Parts: sequence; structure tokens; C-alpha cells
Amino acid sequence: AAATWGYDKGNGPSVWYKNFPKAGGNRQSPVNIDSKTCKSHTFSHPLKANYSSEANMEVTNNGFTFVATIKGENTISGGPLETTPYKLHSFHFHWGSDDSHGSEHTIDNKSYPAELHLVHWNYQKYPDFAEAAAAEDGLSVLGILLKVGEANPVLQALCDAMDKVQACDSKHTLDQAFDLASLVPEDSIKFFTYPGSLTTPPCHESVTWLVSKEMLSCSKEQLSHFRALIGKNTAPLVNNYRPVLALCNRSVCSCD
Ligand code: SG4
Ligand code: ZN
Repeated sequence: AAATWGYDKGNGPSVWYKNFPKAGGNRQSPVNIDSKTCKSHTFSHPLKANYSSEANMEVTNNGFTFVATIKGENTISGGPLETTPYKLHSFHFHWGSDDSHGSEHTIDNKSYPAELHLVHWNYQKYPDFAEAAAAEDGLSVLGILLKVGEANPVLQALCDAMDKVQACDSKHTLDQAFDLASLVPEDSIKFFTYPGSLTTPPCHESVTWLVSKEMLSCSKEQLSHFRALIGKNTAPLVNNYRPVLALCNRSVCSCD
């Protein structure tokens, strides 16, 4: 059977609203972030990720992305989340077929080759992730753009894991503990924030977005591991990003 959604001509972002009406809403993600016009805001608590090392991390090629599911207790709080901790559920990436595009968020209309999403949920308020994913204050995703530069040793462990799950719907367990903390800026994170949605169907409007101002560097060789993954239709898994949507009645805050 044909997939109900994807990134191809017939099932891509422009037609998602037909099967997933929320995709046509006015709190959708991603968006372009205009760094010059967004308002500066100081929250009472700095945004901090409290991450540790994940043993036996399981990674999957689910045909839409490369996703790592997290068993340990790792949280983020501060910024717009104030003192409510949100727990890391999983992380995944979006990327392009070449270095000129692939990120979901754009900064001053510039695309980057890939974007990391660390998905957290409001675990003290909701009984499970699924319920949080549909609630307006249920999720917070930390997005980190990848730029081409030096090879990144932290990403290399993930690139090696990608080689083990090139086939669609395959899984692998890392045999070395993975240091989640090294994915995110140390100390307090400088970021942009706005209220938005999941960027894939059902596009629930449940996400407090946090887009880090600091990027991760990634070599061209490392990006080639992403592009060697195989998607749903035996084609290369590339261009698995949703293009930017209108801000509508929202504004993006800039926070240092
Ligand atoms: C990807 O399809 C992930 O595989 C999904 O994660 C994720 O859904 C989805 O993207 C949307 O997340 O940060 N881009 S996004 O808005 O995390 C969720 C899993 O399926 C609910 C684990
Ligand atoms: Zn994502």
C-alpha cells in the first residue's frame, strides 16, 4: 500500500493537509527565523540541557529519518519552559540531497545541509509521550542546525551507526555508550523560540520550539552517511524536510 505521507511529489508536504488537517493550521513548523526583526527576550531561567551518557542506544532507519530512542532520564528546562523539566524521548535528523538544503528551519532565509531534532515531552504533566504529543504544552523540540565544516567526532558515532541501518526499517544497538551532552552547547543555550508543531504528520500543534543559535559542524564525508540511507521506496533517503510555513499570528523570540 502507498504510504499515507512522505516527501515525494504525490504525498509530500503540500498535500499533507488532505489526510492530516492540522497540517493546514496557523501554528505550523518549521518557519524562517528573521534574526534582525525577532524580539529579544530574557527569561528568568537559562535554557539548560541536563544530559548524560546513554548505554545501548537503539537507532532505527524508519524510512522517514534516522532516529535514536532514549531510555535514560535526560531533561531540558529553563527559557520558555521555565522550571518545568521536559524529558528527552528521541532524536532524529532531516537532511538534503546536497549541502545547499536539508534543514527545516531557515535563518534569514538561509538553509543548512541538515538539522538535528531532540524531542522532549512534558512528562510530569502527561501520562505518556503520545498524549503529550497532542497537547498544546506537551512537547519541546531543541533544533540544532548542521553546517559544513570540520568532521565532528560526536556525530561520527552516529554516522557509523547509520551504516548499520542503511536498509529501511532496520535497527541497531550501539555498543559504546553515547554521550548525549556533547550534542548540545555546554552551559546555557542561546536560542530562538516560538510556538509551533511537529514537522511531520499528524503535525500536532504541541511544540515549544527551541532553535539553538550555535550550530554543529559536520564534514561533507559525514553528510554522505546520511544520504546513503535507504527510504520507503528503495530510493535514497534524502530531502526529508518540510519547507518553511508562514508565522501567521506568531513571533519568534531571540534569547541569549
Ligand atoms: C520524525 O519522523 C521522527 O521519526 C519522529 O519520531 C518524530 O515524531 C517526527 O519526525 C516529528 O518530529 O521534531 N520533526 S519533529 O517535529 O517525535 C515525534 C519518532 O517517531 C512525535 C520517534
Ligand atoms: Zn524533526
